[in-house]
Amino acid sequence: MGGRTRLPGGKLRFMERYLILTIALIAAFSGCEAGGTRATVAGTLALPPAVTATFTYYVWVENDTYNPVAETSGVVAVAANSVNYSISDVLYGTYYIHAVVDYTDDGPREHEGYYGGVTVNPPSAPNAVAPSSGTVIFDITFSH
Ligand SMILES: [Ca+2]
Repeated sequence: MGGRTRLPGGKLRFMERYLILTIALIAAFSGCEAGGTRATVAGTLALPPAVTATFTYYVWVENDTYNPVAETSGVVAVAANSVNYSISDVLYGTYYIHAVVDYTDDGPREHEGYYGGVTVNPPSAPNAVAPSSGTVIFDITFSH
């Protein structure tokens, strides 16, 4: 009597659990197949003349309102007219890539530019697509 009513209920619960587990596994596996959601954004900053002084560079991955979502910076103490940058763990999306070079790190920026921009101005809309995995290259040549 009590066993009769319990048995179908027990089977149903088992099936429900199995179904939930199956759905959870499919969801997890699909997530793995998509390859994650983050990539490395890298590239070269090209300066007009060879710079002989120590300089500091900054690169920002910016959203559509120009707010940084990821960044890197570094100091270069040798004569150089280019520097490589790399920013890991950037969430999939479309961004601006904004870079500046400051020869003396005194505030005023000697060079500034955006990937795909004109002089110091950004492009009209975010133009740098970070994929869900791997590395994507955005080079910036300073014209200012
Ligand atoms: Ca400066």
